Amino acid sequence: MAEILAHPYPYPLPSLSQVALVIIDMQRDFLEPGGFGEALGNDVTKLQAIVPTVQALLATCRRLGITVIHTLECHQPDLSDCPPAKRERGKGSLTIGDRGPMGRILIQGEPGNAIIPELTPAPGEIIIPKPGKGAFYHTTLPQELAQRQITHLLFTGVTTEVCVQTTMREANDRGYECLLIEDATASYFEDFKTATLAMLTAQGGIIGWSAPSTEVLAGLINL
Ligand code: TIU
Repeated sequence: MAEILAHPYPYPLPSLSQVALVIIDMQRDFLEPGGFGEALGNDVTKLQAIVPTVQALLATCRRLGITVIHTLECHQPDLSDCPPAKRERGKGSLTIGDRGPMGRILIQGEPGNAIIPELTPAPGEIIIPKPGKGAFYHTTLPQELAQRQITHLLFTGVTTEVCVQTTMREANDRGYECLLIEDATASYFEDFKTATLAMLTAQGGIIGWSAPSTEVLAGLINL
C-alpha cells in the first residue's frame, strides 16, 4: 500500500477516490484586516504565509482528481444559527453580525466571509458553510463524505488550534484517518500550532498524523 512519510509513523494511503483535501476557513474574515480575526484582537498577517502551500496542494489535488472540500465559518444574516454565547464572547469592538470594513462580520455572503481569491473553489468542489468551529456540527459534511465513500482526510487551513483541531477531532471520532499538513495550517499563536501538532500526534497518533506538504505531495503523486 502507498503511504505518506508522516509523524508518528507512515500514513497509509488507499485509492485516490477515498481521499479528500479539506481546506478549513481560508476566508478573508480570518486572513485580512477588518474581519472576525482582527475583531478578536489578532494579528491576521500571521496566517498569510501558508497561502502558497495550500495553493500548491490544491493544484495537485485538482490535477489528480482528489475530492476538495472547502469550509466556511459563517452565520445566517438573522443570526438564527449563532448562539448568543458565541456572539458575546471576546468582548471586541466588533462582534459577529456587526458591520465592518468588509461587510457584516462572519455573515454568509458578505465580502469578508468569502474564501480568499487565491483559493476560490472551482466548480464541483464541495463548500461546507458551518456555524461552529467543527465542520461536522450542523453541516452536510457527513453525507458528502459518506456518498463518496471517503475514508482519509488531509487537513489544511486556519486556525490550527481552533477550527482545524476541532474538525480533526470530530473526524477522528467518526472513524476517519486524519492527517494534518504541517506547513499548510497556521495559528495567530505559533506556540499553539506547535502544541496542537504535538498533542494530535502523541500517544501513537491518538487523533491522527502530521506531515510536511512535500511528503504529502510525494505520497499522492506516487499513488
Ligand atoms: N479565533 C480563531 O482562532 N479561530 C476561529 O475563530 N475560527 C477558525 O479557526 N476558523
